[in-house]
Amino acid sequence: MSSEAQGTPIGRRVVLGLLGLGGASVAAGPWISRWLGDVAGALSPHDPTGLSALIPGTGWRYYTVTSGFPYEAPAKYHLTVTGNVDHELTLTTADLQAMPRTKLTRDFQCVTGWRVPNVHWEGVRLAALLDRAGAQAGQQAVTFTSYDGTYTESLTMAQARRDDVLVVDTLDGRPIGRAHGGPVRLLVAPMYGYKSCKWLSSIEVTDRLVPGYWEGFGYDQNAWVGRSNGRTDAPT
Ligand SMILES: Nc1nc2c(c(=O)[nH]1)N[C@H]1C(S)=C(S)[C@@H](COP(=O)(O)O)O[C@H]1N2
Ligand SMILES: [Mo]
Repeated sequence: MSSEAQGTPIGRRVVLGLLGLGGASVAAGPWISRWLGDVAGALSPHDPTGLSALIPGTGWRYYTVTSGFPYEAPAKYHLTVTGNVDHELTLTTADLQAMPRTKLTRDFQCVTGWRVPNVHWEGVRLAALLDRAGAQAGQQAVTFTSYDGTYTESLTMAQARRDDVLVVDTLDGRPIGRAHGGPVRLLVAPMYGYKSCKWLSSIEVTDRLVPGYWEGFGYDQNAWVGRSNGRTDAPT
C-alpha cells in the first residue's frame, strides 16, 4: 500500500535475516516480495503450498504488517464467532469443511495496483457462519481479527452477508498456506485486498462499525474495487 512502505518490509527484513541475506537483497526488485512469501511458506514444514509456491510468475505478493508470517497448524487452528450472537462458535478446520461449501473465481486486486487474475477460492459463506451463530437482530457490523495479533478489518452487516464474502481455506485447489494467511482467511471478493484479513482468528458481531487496520491509515472503509480509494480499476 503506500504501504509498500508499511505492508511488507518488516517481514521481508526478518525473512532475509533468517536466510542470512541481509538488507542488500531488498534492492533486488519487486520480484522479491513474492519470492519472500514463497520462502516464508516454505519455511513451514507443514505448509502444503510451500514448494509449489517457489514457482515464480504467479503475480502474488505476500503482505504482512507484523514482523513475520505467523503460522497455526490446521489441526490446531480455531475460528471463533463471538459478540452479539445467540451462541458463540469455536470452529475447527474440519467444522468448516463439513459446512456447505462455496467456490468463487475472481481477480484479486490490491489497492496498490497489482492484480492476480482468476483466483479460485473455496470456503464457507460468512453469512452461513453468522446464521449458525445466531447473529442478533439490529447488529450493524462485523469485525475480523487476525491471529498475527495486529491486523483487523470490518464490514457492515449488509456487506458481510453478501454471497461473495467468504471464509476460505482453499486457494487454487490447495489448502491456503502460511504466506497467504492460512489455514483460514477472509475473502471479500468485491473489495480491494486489504479487506481480506489473513490468518483469521475471530469474527465478532458488533452494534457499531469499528474501522480496521488500514482504515486507520486513511484507506476507505468501503473498499469497492474501481470505486474507492481514488482508483478506477475494472471491477471483476
Ligand atoms: N493479517 C493480514 N491480513 C492482510 C494483510 C496483512 O498485512 N495482514 N494485507 C492485506 C492486503 S493489503 C492485501 S492486498 C492482501 C494480500 O494477500 P496475500 O498476502 O495473500 O497476497 O491481504 C490483506 N490481508
Ligand atoms: Mo493490498
